[in-house]
Formats: sequence, C-alpha cells, structure tokens
Amino acid sequence: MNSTDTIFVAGHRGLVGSALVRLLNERGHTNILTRSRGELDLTNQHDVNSFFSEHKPAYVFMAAAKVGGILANNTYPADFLGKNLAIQTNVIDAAYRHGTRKFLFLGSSCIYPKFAEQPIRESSLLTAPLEPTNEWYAIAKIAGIKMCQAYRKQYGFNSISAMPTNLYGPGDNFDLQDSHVLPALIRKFHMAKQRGDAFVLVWGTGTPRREFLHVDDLADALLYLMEHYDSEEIINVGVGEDITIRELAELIREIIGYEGEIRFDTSKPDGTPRKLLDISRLSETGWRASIALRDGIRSTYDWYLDNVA
Ligand code: GFB
Repeated sequence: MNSTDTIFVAGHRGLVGSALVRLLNERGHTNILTRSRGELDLTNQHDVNSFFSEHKPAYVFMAAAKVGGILANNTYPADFLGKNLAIQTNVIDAAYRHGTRKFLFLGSSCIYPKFAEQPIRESSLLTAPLEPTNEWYAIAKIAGIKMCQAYRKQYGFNSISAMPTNLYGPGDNFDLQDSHVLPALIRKFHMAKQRGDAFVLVWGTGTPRREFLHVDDLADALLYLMEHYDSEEIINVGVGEDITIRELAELIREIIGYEGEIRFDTSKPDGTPRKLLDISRLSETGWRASIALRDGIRSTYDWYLDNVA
C-alpha cells in the first residue's frame, strides 16, 4: 500500500475500524476513506455500489458488522444474521466490481465448532456444530469467508480473511447488556468501587477460557496481512494464551482497585467452554502481538475513565 492509495475502512467508528484509522494515519496514509452509517447505509446495495463506483478504493478493510457479546448475540439473532449478510455481501461484491486491488474480510473466532480441538486450527472450520449463543453471527461470518474464497476462485478477486480472537481496547462498547465480557467487567468493577458495593456479579460459572487481543495489536496485524498475506486460506489472529473468566475478573478487580467480592450469576450462559486460537500460520508470516493483557486492560480502563465514565 502506497501512502496515497485510496483505502476504505468500512466500520471506522467501531472498535476495529477506529484502531485501523488511527494506525493508518500514524503510518502516513493520506487517502483514507470513511463513511458513517448516516452517510452510507451498507445494507443498501444500490448506495454501496454508487459509493464504490465513485471512489474506487484500491484497498478495503471490511470492519463493518453488527457485533456484540454473548447476550446480544442470543437476543438479536435476526439482526446478527441478516444485517451482517447484507452488509458483507454488498461490500464484497461492490469491491470486486469496482476494481479493488486487495480486500481484507474480518471474521471471528466464534466461527469454529463449539468443541473444536484446542488451540483451534483454521482447518477445524465446518467440522462440527457451532456454539448456539452465537451461531447466527458465526453463520454470517462463515458466509463472508466463503464469499471471499468464491470470488477469488471464480473471478481472481484478491481477498483474504482474518479471524481475530476476542478483542478489547479503546473505543469498545461498555454497555452492560450488549457488550463483551472485558469492557463489561471494567464498567462493573468501576461502578462497584464508586458505589462501595459489597460484590460484583460476573455472568456464568467463571470457568470458560478466553483469549484477549488488544485492538491496536489487531490493527497492526491487519496492516501486516494486507501487505504480506495472499491466500484463500483464512488466518487466525490471536496472542496464543488464554485465561478463565474468573482470572480475568480478578485481574480487572486488581487493576481497578476494588476490594469487594466476586460472585457468579450462573443463570447467565457460559457460551463455548474454550476459545484459544492456534496462531502457527500467523507466526509463520513473522507477526506477533506485543501488548500484554495487564497493560492493555490498564490503558483501556484509562480510556474508559476519560471517555465513558
Ligand atoms: O465476551 P462474551 O460476551 O462473548 O462472553 P463470547 C465471554 C464469557 O464471559 C462468557 C462471561 O462465558 C460470559 O458468560 N461473562 C461474565 C460476561 N460476565 C460477563 C458480562 O458482564 N458480560 C459479558 N458479555 N460476558 C462472543 C460472541 O462470544 O465472542 C461474539 O458472542 C464474538 O459473537 C466474540 O464472536 C468474539 O466470547 O462468549
């Protein structure tokens, strides 16, 4: 990517898109295209085609999606399936039609089977049933991966698909109902400390294991893959280590300095028992994450204090 190439970051207001724009700016890219939802409705095929026909972006980072945590996925299955299918189908097709040189599609670690062998290799895709709490989102993302592979096979469209593990960082959604676990716990512990609550309720049993990648590391990996990875094979993006939800809660409690108890609300779902990505393929390209979880949570908490609290 040259510094003057037109680069479209779809979903630039989201966690991933905003991190990508920050990094592209830092690296001196001067022609970054962004559109808010009000300016361009990505579910509208006609509008998406007109946008691509006018601007003909050379590179596209497809970071626009309807996303959320375990409860949101479970509560809005129609949105998670339908909106994501519409958005990604329109953007992939328009990018191909209007000559995009390279396209990067973002999937998710929840595309893999619920009981996939750990750490999860890319080859376990479509080998067994999905985790029911997020199968709608997963099916949409799998369709996006397949669409990129199909356009590559049939039309020679240069598209790659990256599967990030659970993400966190500045710009995340801190809503208590719809967010992912890490921002939700930052908010819960912060509020409990302020109010002097005796305990914090953490959903589920605390035993599921998750891997957490800072979104600035992800953005760095995505730029790296855009430059160095060319294959129809999907590629995992993770850190190679996971922790239990209980350990995560204890770490966040310590960073925030809350002294009360942690209790578990087992009426809430655990989701998949473990989700640790095998990052051998990524490591072979030469890339690795650099932000330690403790440092990442600390800076995300600072961001929360400045921007949300
Ligand atoms: O991050 P999370 O919502 O999504 O939940 P998934 C991870 C684990 O944290 C689950 C527990 O076992 C939750 O029960 N948890 C504990 C909490 N307390 C909380 C809380 O206050 N809020 C939330 N949200 N969880 C997502 C998928 O699955 O993974 C998405 O739903 C996406 O589609 C993402 O793919 C990567 O890791 O279970």
